[in-house]
Amino acid sequence: MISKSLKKSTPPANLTKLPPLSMDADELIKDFKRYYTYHLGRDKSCRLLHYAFLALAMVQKERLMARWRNTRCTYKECDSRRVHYLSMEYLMGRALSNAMLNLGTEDETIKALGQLGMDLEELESAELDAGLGNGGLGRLAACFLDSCASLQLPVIGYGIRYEYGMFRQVIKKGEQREEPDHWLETGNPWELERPEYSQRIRYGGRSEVYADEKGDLRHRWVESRDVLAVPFDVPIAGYKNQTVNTLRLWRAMATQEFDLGEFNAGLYPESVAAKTAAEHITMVLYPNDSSENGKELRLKQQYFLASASLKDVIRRWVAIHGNEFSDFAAKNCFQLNDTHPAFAVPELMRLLVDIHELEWDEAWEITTKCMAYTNHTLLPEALEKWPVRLFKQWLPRLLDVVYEINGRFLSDVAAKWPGDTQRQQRMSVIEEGNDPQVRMAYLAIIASYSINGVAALHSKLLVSGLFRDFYELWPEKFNNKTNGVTQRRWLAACNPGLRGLLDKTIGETWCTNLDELKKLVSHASDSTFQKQWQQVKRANKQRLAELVKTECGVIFNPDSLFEVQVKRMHEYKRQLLSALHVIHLYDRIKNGDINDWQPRCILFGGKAAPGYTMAKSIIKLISNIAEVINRDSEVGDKLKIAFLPDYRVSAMEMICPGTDLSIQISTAGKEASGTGNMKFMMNGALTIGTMDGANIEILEEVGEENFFLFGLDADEVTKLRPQYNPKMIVEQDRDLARVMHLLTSGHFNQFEPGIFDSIIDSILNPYDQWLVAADFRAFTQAQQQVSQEYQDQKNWTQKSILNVAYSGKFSSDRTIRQYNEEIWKVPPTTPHTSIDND
Ligand code: F59
Repeated sequence: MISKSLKKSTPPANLTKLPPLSMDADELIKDFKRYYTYHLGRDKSCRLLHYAFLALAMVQKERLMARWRNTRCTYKECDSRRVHYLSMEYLMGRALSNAMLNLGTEDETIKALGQLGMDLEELESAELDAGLGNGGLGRLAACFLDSCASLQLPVIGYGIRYEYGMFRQVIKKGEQREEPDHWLETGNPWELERPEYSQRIRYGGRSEVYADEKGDLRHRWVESRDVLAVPFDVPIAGYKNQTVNTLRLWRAMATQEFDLGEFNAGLYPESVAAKTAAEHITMVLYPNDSSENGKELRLKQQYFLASASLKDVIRRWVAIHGNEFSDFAAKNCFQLNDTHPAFAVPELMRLLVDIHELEWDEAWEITTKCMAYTNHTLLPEALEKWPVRLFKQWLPRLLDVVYEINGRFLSDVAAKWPGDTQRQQRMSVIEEGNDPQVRMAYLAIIASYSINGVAALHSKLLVSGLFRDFYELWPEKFNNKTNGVTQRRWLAACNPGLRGLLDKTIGETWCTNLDELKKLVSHASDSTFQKQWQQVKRANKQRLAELVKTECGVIFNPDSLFEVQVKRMHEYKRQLLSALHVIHLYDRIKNGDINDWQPRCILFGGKAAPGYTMAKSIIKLISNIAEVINRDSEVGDKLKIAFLPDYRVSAMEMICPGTDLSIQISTAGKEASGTGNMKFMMNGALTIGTMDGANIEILEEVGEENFFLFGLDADEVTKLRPQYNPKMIVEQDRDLARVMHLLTSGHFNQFEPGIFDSIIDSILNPYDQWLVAADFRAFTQAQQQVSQEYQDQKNWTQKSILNVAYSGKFSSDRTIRQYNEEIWKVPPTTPHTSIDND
């Protein structure tokens, strides 16, 4: 399978005994020039920034290499317990500035580039985002890897190396267009291909029973069509601590049979076509979209990740322990990032029982001691299901295993609740019907020793709602792990101005202990400090305004209030509620209701799933509203609206430092946690938000007087639903009635009649799941309060400082410590610094 050239050989004796590379500017310059000239083959006449970026990235990567090797070798030597984080998504964004921050090479690099006449920020901007994720779930995985490395935990990330990441969003005539993101086209300097660790992944064929040498009946998977999984490793540096962990991303490649099979039968083009089909498996990231549910290629991707990663772990295990698995669960933990990698459950059972010949009970004991599952959604329609039909077609042996797991589980349920057949049906992994489905969440729950939600409210609603039956059976399995974000990227790297002020005022330890920010409390009312704080914010707003000008052609005045709502476009997140409020502000201006007017610049951004028509209409509505408002001279600087195209990690790094007001207004009970809310808080924005997800905990930390709370809470939402009457709400609210009138009269779509009808209908529909009209009045009032408070800049600045001061809880370091203390229990491990590896 692996070509001859990759067979083991003995490396020269002193190959790995090289001294660590120097970090000072002179050496950096030398190496930079060497890469640029001798590796990339460019010279002064080549003005492409991209090559300079590549050279600088390689210089940094070289400096990670020894630490990377030392970390790997130390983990191997200690044979310590390890965590395998399984995720279909990692939204890494850019890596250069992060690598320099964590390596501590920033200052010397700036010095070196200065001497070469180059600007670091410019080089950084030449890096494409690694957009291997949809949104919060994928970015959470990236923040977690950063925290694990910074806490020196032996955690390896497993994922997929998509050839095309999250689509690029282009806005044309106010509408979203999707363009492919071929991010690898210009080369990825951070990855290291490791074909020697490739794995075979099976698809199709059938499951067969046979008698082994001892006459025991066993199962095997035969006549499968196999695909190779080739690992590409990405280094994950801890913050100034010698640790460099690994993110291992799998790429699909055709096996050699693809070359030989049809080719030998004289079918050359057919054989090449089959090869391409195999390689399609890791071609593209699926944008989250309920219409994507049940797609064959997605199923193949999910199994690909699960199978390749488990085989990799077992390969390493067998190399040390042989076929002795009694200690396997004590040494390994798999954290499932939602149900997307839940094929790992039946796959681990299959590998243990079919390949390593363990008894079922023994294998199940192991599996249930090493699986842990994180849920990220409360929307019932978002729970993953796979048609049994597809399972049977592509993973025949896995379906046997799922049936066996379910059969045994249901007999336990029957024993505990005799005669309660309804309960058995409810809890079954198989949902009966004319197209029976496998419920992936139930499979994950049954096999996991830990099941967690991602914010306190979310975890509470999981056990009282979606997973209630399972909670009654196993209350001890369920727990909460409130999300967090890494302050290294989301404060230190993205907000150098604030970083400098913090370092100067309270020292630098907040970088590894965010609770240190509490020391700001005593400075919050100090007017000299407030002035400095305002200067930082002002400069960040200036930068953001420049971005908005180049990307949207809209002029934002940094003296006005900057209000921002950036996140995936989804009805439950209620960008529509914000749009209605914008129309209301416009209406007030047009009516001359402008006493004490607070000028505002409102920024929206976010991608809609390509098949999500309503979300796309909302983008179009926001664009049209912006069009009308921005060109109205009567409005002028009082109100400016922009929709920023292609919202992504690197855009957020510019956006959150320049934001005054963070919009977090999901229908209560729908947003599992939210993490954008935390990034804004950490950068000194105040939040206007509902009692949902982590907003509740933000409010708890910062106190009511420093947070604009409004709207129905989750209980009130539940109570309101059966009697919800949006038409009556509109009739009884003069402002909302006027807003609805502007919409229905076609004020924002004069030459596009009817295009917003479905939006209008949704607002007026008594079954509107998102209760947009219900919260309009409260939202408008809270916004009025915002305007008033903003006018007292001293007061606002103090609140801004307090938001940062109380954001300590929302560091992903805290989250990861809790995962480790309560679920993983792996020892922090400091790498040895000079390991002889030959
Ligand atoms: C499911 C099936 C087929 C294809 C795609 C998907 C799918 C992919 C990604 C479904 C959901 C997602 C996804 O990105 N989900 C989230 O980002 N969820 C968010 O997770 C965050 C981190 O915990 C939470 O803060 C946030 O509230 C939640 O919405």
